[in-house]
Amino acid sequence: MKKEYTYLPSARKIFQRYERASHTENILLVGTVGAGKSATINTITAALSGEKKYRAPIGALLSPTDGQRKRTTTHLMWYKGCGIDEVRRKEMHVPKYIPNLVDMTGLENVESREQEKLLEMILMGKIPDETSIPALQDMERRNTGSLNRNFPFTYNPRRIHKILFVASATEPIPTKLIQSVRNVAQPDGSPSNYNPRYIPLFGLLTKEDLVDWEDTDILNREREFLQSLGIDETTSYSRWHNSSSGDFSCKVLYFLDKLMSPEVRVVLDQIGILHRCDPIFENQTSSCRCICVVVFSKGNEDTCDVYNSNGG
Ligand SMILES: Nc1nc2c(ncn2[C@@H]2O[C@H](COP(=O)(O)OP(=O)(O)O)[C@@H](O)[C@H]2O)c(=O)[nH]1
Ligand SMILES: [Mg+2]
Repeated sequence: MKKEYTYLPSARKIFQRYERASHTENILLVGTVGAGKSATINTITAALSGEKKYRAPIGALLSPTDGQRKRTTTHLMWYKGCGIDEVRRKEMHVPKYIPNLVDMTGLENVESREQEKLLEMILMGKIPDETSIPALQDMERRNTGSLNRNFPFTYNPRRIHKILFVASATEPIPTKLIQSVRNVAQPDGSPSNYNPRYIPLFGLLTKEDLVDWEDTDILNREREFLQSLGIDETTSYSRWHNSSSGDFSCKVLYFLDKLMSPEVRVVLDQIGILHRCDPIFENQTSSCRCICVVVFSKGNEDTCDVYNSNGG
């Protein structure tokens, strides 16, 4: 894979972009158990703060009794200010509104209504910090609709603005889970979509240190990952390895430079809004189609790539 680096990103340059921000973005990490989501949060925090203070507990170990992978992260966990502690943020003069990272328990590689419901609730900001995800899954499994009944209110500061899908290069790509995420995060504009927003997706392949990149199967796996996410490798993708020693490669900052670009925004789906949110517009026609324009800033170059979800 050919990479052209035209400038050097740094934590300072990334932070500067948020100086004029007026709200905090929430970036949700999604993937299967053991994909490396929590380790990725620690890598991001270390890369931006310059400190090796690990906050997200990691390690999905095999259970000695049933051989199944045990989840380490069981709750929805908010890492405010990219996980950088307040003292360090002050020392570094970090702007107030830098993104929060949201870690969650690993999801199964299935495309199911229950799973989509859970994702939908999280994306819309209905699930509070530190809620047990397995408990929510259990609740909905036992009694369909109970998630909606128990968490009816959207809390705007908890809404998700970007999704980082994390997968391990050592395992098959969880294409069904990816499809579930896309079904919810990138609605097709039909009134049945509860989440009326188009949320940008980013992809990260972890554990690149454990596979052979000369192997065509691994390269095909990477291609499948990009295709199933529907993302472009230059603007929305990276691969790296999370290191327990806290060292990170320069790829981390290059990727954060893309992920943490405030120009990439959630775009409201007007049809969803007309049907779901505003009773004043209830009887109007759906002539106002969603046009999703996602602009990726390329560092300090003047050029930008513009994407339109409806191909227009
Ligand atoms: N070698 C290697 N191990 C990793 C990497 N990322 C995560 N791990 C290990 O994989 C295991 C699962 O990681 P974790 O972050 O807990 O996965 P999560 O379930 O997605 O949160 C842990 O033992 C990590 O140390 C990586 O890039 N390379
Ligand atoms: Mg975890």
